[in-house]
Amino acid sequence: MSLSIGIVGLPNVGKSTLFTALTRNQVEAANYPFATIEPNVGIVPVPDARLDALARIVNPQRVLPATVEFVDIAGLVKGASEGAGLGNQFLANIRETDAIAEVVRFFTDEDVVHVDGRVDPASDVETIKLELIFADMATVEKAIQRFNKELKGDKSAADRLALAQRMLAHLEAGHRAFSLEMTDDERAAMRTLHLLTMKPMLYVANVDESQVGADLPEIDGVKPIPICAKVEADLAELEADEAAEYLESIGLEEPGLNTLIREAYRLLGLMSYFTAGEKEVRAWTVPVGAKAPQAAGVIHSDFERGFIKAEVVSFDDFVALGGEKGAREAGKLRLEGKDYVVRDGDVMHFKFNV
Ligand SMILES: Nc1nc2c(ncn2[C@@H]2O[C@H](COP(=O)(O)OP(=O)(O)OP(=O)(O)O)[C@@H](O)[C@H]2O)c(=O)[nH]1
Ligand SMILES: [Mg+2]
Repeated sequence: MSLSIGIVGLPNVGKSTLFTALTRNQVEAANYPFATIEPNVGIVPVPDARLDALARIVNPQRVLPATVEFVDIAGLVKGASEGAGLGNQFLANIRETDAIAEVVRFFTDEDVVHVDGRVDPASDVETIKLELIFADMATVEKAIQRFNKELKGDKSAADRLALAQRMLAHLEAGHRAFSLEMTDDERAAMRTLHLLTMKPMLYVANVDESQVGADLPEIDGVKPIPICAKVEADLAELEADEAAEYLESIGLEEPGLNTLIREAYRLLGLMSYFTAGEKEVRAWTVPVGAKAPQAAGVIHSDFERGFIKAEVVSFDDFVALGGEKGAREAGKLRLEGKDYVVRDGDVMHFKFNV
């Protein structure tokens, strides 16, 4: 399971600059609106210092971090759903992502054109919110047509139709799909439509360099993550020791990208567990609350189907006791069954039979 995040925002707010910093791919970041037309997809390792600690003990052939996929798309303008700017067709490229990160311009550089001629985060957020809602309305309207046709041969389509109509009214009233009250079953049915405003949202405030540590007011009830995309892009170019010096000079402990990725994890209720063998030390992504078989299934579906038990050492014990052998001798290696709820940082080894 690799987490995927679509990046949205107005044109020229720094989406591609951020994406480039994240992926260290040179996608075009140019000082004119609509520099991005083709979708850009980048796979980014999830920074996790615990992997290094494990690798120092185990000495594996390779170390594999968990990954996040970012999708960079063109900017949306007011009226995009009716064809303004580049239209909104490219939103299809982020339909299947797990979450959306909206980049909001806070930086004040007069050399960089703002499509509406002024820096106004709240109004920009409203514009994007409405365009995403319009895109969802079009999706739901199509679904309604489909369900109407299905109704002839299949009575069960009536429920789907009623739900879609409720959703359409909710969107038309200017609300995100996410906030419609639904039963768990209805929510699951709605997921198949991949509505953009059903997805969890992260707000990235692209601030001036002087504002990187700032405490910003909430947007739509969520604290934005302040990042200076330009600084992040510069950092991504530097060697590790130079980057550390640069970070210190601007008063940051780590790149803002690390915070962003961690926040995405938190927002989506995800965590990591580890496998630590001589071949590889590796981080795996699971939802908080996952039980051992589900965690095993992330590695391979056979591991889940044939799950017998898991040997588990907490990360702290593993490190303090110098690895699996030490943990075993100290009685800190536990045998856990199928009801075990995995904890963040567990070092796990699965026994299975297929
Ligand atoms: N001063 C300043 N300029 C920035 C920052 N981030 C991006 N820019 C500049 O803003 C311009 C647009 O950046 P892009 O990353 O291409 O913007 P975009 O959101 O991808 O734009 P579209 O693809 O057109 O939607 C470029 O000239 C960047 O150098 C920042 O943090 N500070
Ligand atoms: Mg771009």
